[in-house]
Amino acid sequence: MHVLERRDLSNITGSDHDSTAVSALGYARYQHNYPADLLDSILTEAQRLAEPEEEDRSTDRYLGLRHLRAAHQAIPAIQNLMHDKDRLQALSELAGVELEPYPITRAASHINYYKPGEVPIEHHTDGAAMVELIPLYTSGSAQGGATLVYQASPEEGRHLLHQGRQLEAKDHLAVPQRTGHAVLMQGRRLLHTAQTLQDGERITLVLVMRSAAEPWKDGNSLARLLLDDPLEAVHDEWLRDQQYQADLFRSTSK
Ligand SMILES: O=C(O)CCC(=O)C(=O)O
Ligand SMILES: [Fe+2]
Repeated sequence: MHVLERRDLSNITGSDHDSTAVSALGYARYQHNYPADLLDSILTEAQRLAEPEEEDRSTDRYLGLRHLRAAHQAIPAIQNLMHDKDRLQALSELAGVELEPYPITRAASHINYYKPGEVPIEHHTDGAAMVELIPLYTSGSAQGGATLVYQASPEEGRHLLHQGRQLEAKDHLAVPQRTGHAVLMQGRRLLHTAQTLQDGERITLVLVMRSAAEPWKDGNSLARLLLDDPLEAVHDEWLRDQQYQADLFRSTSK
């Protein structure tokens, strides 16, 4: 893995301290060395499973995103990457904390589909602490475009959005999304969106992680999961994980 760029949270948001973050990392962009044939086979399946066109675009998609949840269930090859020890170790080193795969299946991996002319995903912070964004396919003049990260605290950005204000383009930084590269981002503590593609598409694999030491630093409440998932799809894992977190908290706070 060859790091191309790395920025701390404080350097992006201007807040010198964020006690709710799991690490100092804002994002890192790097050349990955994930096997090309593995990514190709994931892409082929992702394209086969891609959502139908416009007529099927539901109005209740949370954040307006077209995506496939629990992607590693639909495309088992993704599990090879999710659980790869070398990958988790390299990402943990980048983050400065041990990262582990997210334990709720529906929220642990996604495939995002970005189409020309539509806002791919509204401003948001992620539920889980860390995501790795791996572009599998890009086309068009923007070569996949960029993730746009708001350069102040998420609370400040959200406050403006709640007042009906627009967040100006100049107040964002652009994190390029190119095939061959990937981005590790502490998206739970950065307000972000994605650049609208005028003439091309992007398909991105999203692998979701959290801090092994502080799994409770998590914005995925059960209610938030239910915006995307039926109760029966998340209930058992969510309850089991709450128990796990309580046991961990008890044992580490002694
Ligand atoms: O792919 C991107 O540019 C951003 C995706 C994102 O923010 C997400 O999936 O939560
Ligand atoms: Fe996100």
